[in-house]
Amino acid sequence: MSELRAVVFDVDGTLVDSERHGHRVAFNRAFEEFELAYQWDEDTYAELLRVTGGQRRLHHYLEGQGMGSDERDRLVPELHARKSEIFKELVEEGKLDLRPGAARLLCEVQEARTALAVVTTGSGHWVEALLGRVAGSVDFDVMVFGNDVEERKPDPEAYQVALDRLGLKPAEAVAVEDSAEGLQSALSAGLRCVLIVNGYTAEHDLSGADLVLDGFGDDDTPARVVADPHGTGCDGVVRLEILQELVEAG
Ligand code: XBP
Ligand code: MG
Repeated sequence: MSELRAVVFDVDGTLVDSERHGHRVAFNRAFEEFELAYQWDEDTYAELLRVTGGQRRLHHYLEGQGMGSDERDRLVPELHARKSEIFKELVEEGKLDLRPGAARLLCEVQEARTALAVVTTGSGHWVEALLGRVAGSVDFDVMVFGNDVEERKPDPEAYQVALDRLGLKPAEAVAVEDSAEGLQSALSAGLRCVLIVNGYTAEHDLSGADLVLDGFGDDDTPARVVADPHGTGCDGVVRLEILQELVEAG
């Protein structure tokens, strides 16, 4: 039987609903500033999200628009750097916050002295700005960013790096994700994985997830339990005890 030693959170879509009103808006403003006639509406962005990593997403889209590789290699890093700055401006303006119930769970984990980690495909500088703004009182033991790894999710590398830095075995940690790509990444690294879906990811194939809800939930506003394959009896509030139970069940 393993003991829960760390909870590893994804950021985009999981701790913060940052894609629709954050990254998407920032990409669109960057397109405007670069006088590019592209705009990603919410449905288009839902499809583009399946390509993880902002630069990879831009390459994928611009290639589909017929842009050659030389022009993309020149444009994408500049466009992405500006998008990231704009995203940070949105953070500073207070446009983004933790999803309901996330602050409660982070506090529970911290108070229990269970390690806290972040594993994201996003790039470091804006992630730290975002977490500093919305979760400034939380001390993360380990943070793994997209630029720390060769392969982004759904590859397991980011989770493997996090476990390595935490000095833990996969069975001692649980991942909290929002998407099929994040789920695959965590499961391939051998972690248990709880999915907190959002409007963009509710229709993803989430088979293999250890628990699925549509929010973290709080006592007075529980979330909907979408799947509970281990029969934890989760009542719509993701508590530390539920995560401990998943890991102890092995
Ligand atoms: C997040 C991503 C990122 C963000 C944008 O995936 O794929 O690309 O959309 O951030 P996950 P960057 O939540 O699975 O980590 O532009 O910095 O990549
Ligand atoms: Mg995510």
